[in-house]
Amino acid sequence: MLVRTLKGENLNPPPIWLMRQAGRYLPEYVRTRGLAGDFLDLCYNPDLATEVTLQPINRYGFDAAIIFSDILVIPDALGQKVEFSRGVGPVLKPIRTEKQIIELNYCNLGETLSPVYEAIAQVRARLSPDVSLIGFAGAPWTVATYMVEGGSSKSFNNVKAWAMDDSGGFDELMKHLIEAITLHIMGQVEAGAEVIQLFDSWAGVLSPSEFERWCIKPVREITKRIKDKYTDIPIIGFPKGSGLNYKHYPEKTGVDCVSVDYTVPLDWIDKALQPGTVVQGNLDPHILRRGGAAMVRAVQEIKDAMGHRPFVFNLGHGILPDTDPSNVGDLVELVRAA
Ligand code: 1CP
Repeated sequence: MLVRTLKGENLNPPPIWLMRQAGRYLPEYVRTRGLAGDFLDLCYNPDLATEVTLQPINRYGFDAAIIFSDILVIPDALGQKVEFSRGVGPVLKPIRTEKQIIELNYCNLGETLSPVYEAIAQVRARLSPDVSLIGFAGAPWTVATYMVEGGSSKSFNNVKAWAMDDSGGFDELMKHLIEAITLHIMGQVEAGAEVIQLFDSWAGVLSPSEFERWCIKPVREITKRIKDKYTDIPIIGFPKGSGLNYKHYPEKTGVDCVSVDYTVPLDWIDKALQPGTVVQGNLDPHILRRGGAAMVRAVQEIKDAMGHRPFVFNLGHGILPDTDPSNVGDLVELVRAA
């Protein structure tokens, strides 16, 4: 279903999956997470990663599974120290100099990431054929923000300053990321991923010229390299928060589908975006958290606006951790109702 829509077929009801569909809102995830120890240990344990990937499929019957992993396995696999600290989020030893870039290395990339590929193969073997398996990676800009800031950021002072300074080697870091992310996507496709999503969660902090240079260009290069090798693999791009820059994103990057966040107006999606591309989105995760009449209304509005062209039902960002799991069941029913 998902693959057919991404290739341009208009299906009614549309396929549905949700960003962060595996995660802390599910009691069965919290239980498995407790067994794994560290968050990265869960990502690198093929049996447990398979289990949590399948949990939301078993509960809700989504049209796609997304492999359970994280965008920060890339810096980890390049040799930058990454930790997930409870209540704080990701903590990395920040990279701020050219010397530190030179120290990044590919020697262990394939080996570090091999449990992800093993999990993909296991999930594919256990999924029914009509459920698509999505592999993913962070886009280079978003991964770079974590590598340079040393974790989540509000100001993006260090990474933006470095990106503006042409002499300082930031371009070199981005080249490494393009290479590593392309290899990681190829590994996922080889293992059985049928669709790829690129998360550019911090695309929205860049000015238009920076957006062109640090979001469009790298994603175009990755997309081209993937398509050159695997002509048939659909790619979804998610340049979150990029506002009017969404307009030309699909044609400039070559992605097959653009995932829109919840700030983008439905009539603009309908008129400006959908005629040129398949769109995924864009229910506000807070509406899912709230549920009830507000959700019934919002789902209908999305179906009315986007339903006459191919689209994938999803949220405008990930499920919030304190969402009631029964609201997710209600949402799937609403989307599939005539
Ligand atoms: O303790 C826990 O369980 C940690 C919570 C968690 C989870 C469930 C993290 C830490 N990562 C994940 C899994 C994850 N991350 C998936 C799994 C598949 C699914 O969607 O079901 C995916 C696709 C991601 C992608 C990801 N990780 C993004 C891009 C999407 C987005 O949310 O914008 C980003 C930015 C990250 C980084 C990250 N991972 C985790 C945290 C706390 C963060 C930082 C988020 C931030 O800076 O706000």
